[in-house]
Amino acid sequence: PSETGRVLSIQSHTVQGYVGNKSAVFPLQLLGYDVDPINSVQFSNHTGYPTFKGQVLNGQQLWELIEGLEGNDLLYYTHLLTGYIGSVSFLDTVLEVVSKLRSVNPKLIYVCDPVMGDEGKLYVPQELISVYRERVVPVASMLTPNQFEAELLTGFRIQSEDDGRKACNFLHEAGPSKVVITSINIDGTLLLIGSHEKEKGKPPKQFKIVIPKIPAYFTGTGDLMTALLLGWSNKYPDNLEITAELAVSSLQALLQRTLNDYKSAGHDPRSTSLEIRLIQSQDDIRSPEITFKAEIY
Ligand code: ATP
Ligand code: PLP
Ligand code: PXL
Repeated sequence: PSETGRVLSIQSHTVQGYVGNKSAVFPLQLLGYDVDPINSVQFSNHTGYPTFKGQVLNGQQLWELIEGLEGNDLLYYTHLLTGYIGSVSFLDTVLEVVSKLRSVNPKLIYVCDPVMGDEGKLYVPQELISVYRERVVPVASMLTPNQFEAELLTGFRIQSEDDGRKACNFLHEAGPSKVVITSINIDGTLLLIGSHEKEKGKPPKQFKIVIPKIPAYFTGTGDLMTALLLGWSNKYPDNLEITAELAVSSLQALLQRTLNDYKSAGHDPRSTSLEIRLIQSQDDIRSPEITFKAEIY
């Protein structure tokens, strides 16, 4: 493994707890990256709690920050990372950021988690779907949808491994050379499907990782997963299987620690969404033991 990078990460900030930038910045720093966070919102806590308070950054305010950086020649980044985005105007501005960063560094890698929903439920405005599909996917280098998001982007149902592989093929054709469907739920088991189109137009290299579903609900895991995939893919640019094995192994070790901590404290892990034990899992992030293996098709 070699070479780190400079990441611009445009995501949520929560005062308490770990979602968005709170869940992505620390792991990337641990893996050796310089990370410059732009907080797309600042909320007291994630939106799954009974209440939350805070502020939302609009597209114009995002652009002001970019102009500030540009004024001092500070717009050289190796990677752009985006997650949950709540409005079309903000997503439009993110697209302008992609162009601007690519004008400074044509090799910029854009890692996009097209956060739109989960388990059949949309948690962004409907109008975002077509913007992701028509304008964001074409400029992304790596895309990390979940099952539902891959369905929204491709327009077909994903109910099997085969469907997952077809969705990846479809998405490659639209743009990104790396696609990771972070979980497909098949009869209570989670499947990660990875796909790397090494040469445009050639069949992609595809694999799966089987992940037993833990009977608990975590928040911030999608954001952490995408950050880890960015972190490791840059160290193993030609090997998406190893990238995914490392990311999944770190994440699962963290989830087990989270589960154990809640249980030791006498909580029922099925009763609420669990806050991930990110800081306590730093060794699992810095040097994961590979406990999940990719099966290549
Ligand atoms: P996004 O909406 O950000 O695209 P996502 O829906 O894929 O993300 P999650 O469903 O949180 O995000 O899943 C991300 C990863 O977290 C999965 O690849 C899986 O490995 C892991 N994960 C999440 N919940 C569980 C669970 N209950 N048991 C086992 N693994 C889990
Ligand atoms: N619920 C809401 C309202 C959200 O905004 C998000 C954010 O992305 C999530 C749930 C869950 O996100 P994830 O699947 O990345 O854990
Ligand atoms: O993990 C996704 C996420 C991002 N941003 C905010 C959230 C959540 C999940 O609940 O509330 C503000």
